[in-house]
Amino acid sequence: MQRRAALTLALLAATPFAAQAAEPVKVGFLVKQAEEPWFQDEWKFAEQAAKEKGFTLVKIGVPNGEKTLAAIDNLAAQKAVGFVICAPDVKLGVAINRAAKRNNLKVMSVDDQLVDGAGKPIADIPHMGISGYEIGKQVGAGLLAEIKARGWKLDEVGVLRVAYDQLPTGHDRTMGAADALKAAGIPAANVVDAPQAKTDTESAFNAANIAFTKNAKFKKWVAFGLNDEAALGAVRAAEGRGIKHDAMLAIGIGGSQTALNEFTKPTPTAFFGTVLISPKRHGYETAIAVYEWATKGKQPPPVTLTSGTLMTRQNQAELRKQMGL
Ligand code: FCA
Repeated sequence: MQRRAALTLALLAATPFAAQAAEPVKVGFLVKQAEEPWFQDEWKFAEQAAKEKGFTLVKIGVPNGEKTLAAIDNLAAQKAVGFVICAPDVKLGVAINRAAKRNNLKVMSVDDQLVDGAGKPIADIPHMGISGYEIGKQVGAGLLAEIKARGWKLDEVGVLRVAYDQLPTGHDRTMGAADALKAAGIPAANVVDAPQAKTDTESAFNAANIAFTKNAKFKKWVAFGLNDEAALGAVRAAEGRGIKHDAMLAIGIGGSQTALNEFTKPTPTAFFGTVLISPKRHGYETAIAVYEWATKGKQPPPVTLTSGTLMTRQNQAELRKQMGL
């Protein structure tokens, strides 16, 4: 009798621990455009991190502010310990920070750095993003090298900047490219801004179409934007107007499936290249950083900026392999 009671007690005492052990740690990964290949890749590598470290990744698409705040509450209800976020609007920073703190969740941003009401980066949210301006300059340098290879005169080339300036990294990336082209001698007056309403191909296509119509005097074009989708929208708009790859050159930023689809087409399109950045670092490292911050108290560095490499049809397979993609 006594032994049995002791056993029951022991089992009871063990139960809470057993329940805890069975419940894995949850880390959220919230992205603004789940349908974009870049974000799919980030999720893929974040999943890899989760498998390796033994936590559960909760992936949520957050296309607007309302869904973002609902997703944070949802994570709290699931007893997650924190989340990585690329928000649909960086100005949601204060609201996101508040919701995270209220729910005792660690938060780290990826790709798009969250800002406060005055547009200043929020210092207590660690961030991993790309070095936007530098990578933009690489886009510009890549375009210049090909302009030279084709023997185009600098002053006859129209420069299409597909712009999404409300996003600081978008502004930095495209200004870096424009500055590199101007520094090499392309007249500032040749730079045409095409503001896009969203950061996808369709919005870039619409923006580029308007800009091409207004600037029909240019017979040769180079184009770029904050990502591959922006550059691709410009390429498709040019094709629609009969401007093919012999008169048009675009270089994107990213290197995910959007770019690869172009590179594997049998005939080259005007999508000449992309600056390959690392969804592996951004997905894998941020997920681990939040996990270790919440479970081991290891604070992530305040800002980590990653670099990129120019990728074209020629070096794509080798480069992606080198970067573990
Ligand atoms: C931003 C862009 C994405 C991707 C990412 C690194 O979030 O919108 O397309 O380029 O930065």
